[in-house]
Amino acid sequence: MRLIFEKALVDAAVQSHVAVEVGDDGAIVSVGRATPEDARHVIPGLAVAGMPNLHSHAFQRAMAGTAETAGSGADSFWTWRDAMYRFVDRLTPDDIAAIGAYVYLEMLRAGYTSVAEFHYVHHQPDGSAYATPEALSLAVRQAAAEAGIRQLLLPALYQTGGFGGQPVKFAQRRFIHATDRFLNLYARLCERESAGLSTGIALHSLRAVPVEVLGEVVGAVTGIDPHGPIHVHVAEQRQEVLDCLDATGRRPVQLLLETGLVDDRWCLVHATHIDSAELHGISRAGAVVGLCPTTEGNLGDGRFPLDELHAAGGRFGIGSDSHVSIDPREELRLAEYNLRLWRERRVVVRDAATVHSGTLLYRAAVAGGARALGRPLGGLAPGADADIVVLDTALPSFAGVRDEALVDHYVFAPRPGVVRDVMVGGQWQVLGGRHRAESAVERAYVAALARLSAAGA
Ligand code: NGQ
Ligand code: ZN
Repeated sequence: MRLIFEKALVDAAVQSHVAVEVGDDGAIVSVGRATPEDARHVIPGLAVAGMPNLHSHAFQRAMAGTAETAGSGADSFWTWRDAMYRFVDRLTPDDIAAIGAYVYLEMLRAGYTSVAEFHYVHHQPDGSAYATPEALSLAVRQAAAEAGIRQLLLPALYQTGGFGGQPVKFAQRRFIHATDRFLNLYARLCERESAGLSTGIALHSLRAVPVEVLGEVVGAVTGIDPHGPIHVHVAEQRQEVLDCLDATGRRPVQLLLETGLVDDRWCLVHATHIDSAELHGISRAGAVVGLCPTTEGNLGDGRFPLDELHAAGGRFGIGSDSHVSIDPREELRLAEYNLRLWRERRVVVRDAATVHSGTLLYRAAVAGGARALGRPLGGLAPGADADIVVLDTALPSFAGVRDEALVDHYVFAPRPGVVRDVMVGGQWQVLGGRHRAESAVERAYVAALARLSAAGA
């Protein structure tokens, strides 16, 4: 397939009349100049690489906005987590599939073309395994197939309720696995992959996975897939750092790095509370930092020193995590605005490659996200997935914007309805702002929410 775009972001520059050749496998074969014969089939607007969403808990979409009331005492990450646990109690496989398809549809319409699903609700409400133990993993994979988003499914290992081998809480009963059962689950999901639906692993956190178990699991998984992505929540809350220091004498990222396991397959989600040695250790290891600025803001996590990570050559990507926002622009803006508020300066994340802040942030997050999802490359380039978003630059709100500033305007200025067409692996999923299956997916979501609210969730 040959796609001719009026404009496209190639490397750090907006080019005109760009021809993108897509192979039958859904990967980009070549990117070059359109020829005069191409002139009749031009797709208007600006084509950019689709944004990978490197961190999602799909089911949490249905509780976004519900935990915004003041409790009797101080509200925190931990009180939100209790509310989330109560919500989890009622979810069925059908609910998880319906919510998942809906949130993935919202992602596509917002310009995310792939998602790493950090999936940790595995068991029945009473904590026993489903007859098919991978039922809920398959439900979220099915949701991705229905919506047509590329998905890296990350079944999460969860074994303890806190540092130092604390027992799991009753509220965590749907999450837990013995190591051998978890490895079975992973192997079964690897066997059932299909185009655009791959598997990695998540280690829920150092609170939930004892450090001795990390080595065993990573070793076994590497034996099955030497390049498989490994994601972990780490150092999100100050309390978590204090508890880790108490139990181990180490800070969480320090403890993780000292295992010697972390390399470029890893995505450290949040990594909010790190010191300079930890930040340089992550960069040297080639791991990606998974930033989820809207969720981190919502949960009161803290501020991440993205300027220092970028200056150290570290990689990052973005995730919508709890889905209080589903918009890559908002994550990128907030990552930068947190720094502007903190440093009391402007255009804080910078480098020599481009003076354009929006372009820099967008490209860096595409590249880091692709790596976190185990994809060969990010961006419009030969060998990358044909995951492409076309922005409607004919909107009045783009009036007067020069080509080189288009992505800055996309990221930093209000532009409702700007994502017009979205392609995943060479297939159009959204055209003219409408997803090919949106009414069925929306109906199933509404029905699931009606069931859940009738059940008192
Ligand atoms: C999660 N969410 O797994 O959904 C977590 C909360 C925890 C974020 N960390 C639970 N944002 O970390 O224990
Ligand atoms: Zn998370």
